[in-house]
Amino acid sequence: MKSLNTRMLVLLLAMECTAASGRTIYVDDDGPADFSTIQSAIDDSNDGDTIIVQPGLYQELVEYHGKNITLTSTNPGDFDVVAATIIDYTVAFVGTEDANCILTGFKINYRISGHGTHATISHCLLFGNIVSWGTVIRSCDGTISNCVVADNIPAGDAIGPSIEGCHGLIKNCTVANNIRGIRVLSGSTTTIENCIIYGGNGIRVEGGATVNILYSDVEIIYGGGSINLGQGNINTNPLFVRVKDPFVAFNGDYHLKSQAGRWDANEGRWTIDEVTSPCIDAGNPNSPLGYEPFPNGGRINMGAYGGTIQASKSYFGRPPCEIIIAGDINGDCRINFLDFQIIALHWLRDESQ
Ligand SMILES: [Ca+2]
Ligand SMILES: [Ca+2]
Ligand SMILES: [Ca+2]
Repeated sequence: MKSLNTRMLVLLLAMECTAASGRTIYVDDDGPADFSTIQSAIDDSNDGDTIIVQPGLYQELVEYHGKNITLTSTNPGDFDVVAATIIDYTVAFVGTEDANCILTGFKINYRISGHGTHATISHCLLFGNIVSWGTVIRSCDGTISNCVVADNIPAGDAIGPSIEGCHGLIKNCTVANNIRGIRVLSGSTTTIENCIIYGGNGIRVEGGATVNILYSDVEIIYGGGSINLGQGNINTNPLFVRVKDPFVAFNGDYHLKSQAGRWDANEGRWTIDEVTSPCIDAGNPNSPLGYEPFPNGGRINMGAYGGTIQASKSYFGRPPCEIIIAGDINGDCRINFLDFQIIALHWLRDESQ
């Protein structure tokens, strides 16, 4: 009897562990998987589940229905994978989702409609969309990071901001060359960190709204609300690779130019530019570097590619050195006080847990 009870306890514990970790559900539009549409996978999922979507074209409305699930492409950290995993319409939340609800790694061809959701949104591409008001992210109050919002056009005469009513943290995003930029609504606060908001785009802060801005490159800030400018802000041409020409059928490329190398997605290789963006190594020194390739300056870049494998490399006045010397933290081929400063800033930090 005692041993049966023990066995039942073990079984119950095992069931609880399974519930906590959740199921993994696979979706592919044209290959073997659990489902061929994202929505059918969401409908079958429960809180805590992870839905992994293979590259493909998903021509559907994707609705979370309040489920705190993870919806991800196969490698959200790689923007080449993100660009190939396409939701050809809207992603909609009902608004009750919390920060454990995740949307990461998709190109979204219409809009993210949040209804006040606190879902965590990252590594999404919203560019070249033709959408009502020109608004591609609306009412998402969780953290939005590493998203490119660019070249979006209103479908009719009514013109709105590309990001509206998102009152959380917007971090490492690039907002450029839309008809309008970000609008913060009355009674709310938005924090903007490590972002590039440029190319005719700015931040409109309505009366009674508050915006906190730090380590960002912002072209224009206007409106009757409170504007708190923290450390590290600039207003300088970010030197994007290519801004979309409105009369030509190509999209812009919002990677940052660098004489030490930047990723060319069209060619699938690193290439060297004649100038270097002031947004490289200009993000918050306390932000994790993530996956930035060497030489990375020991400091995150501003913009959507900052902290990713496609972050533009740091330039120190001559080509990067051939070998990496132990102790050269910033990658300038010298070991000196600059390296020591970076070590001192992060001294005794422990991310091993
Ligand atoms: Ca596929
Ligand atoms: Ca860097
Ligand atoms: Ca160094």
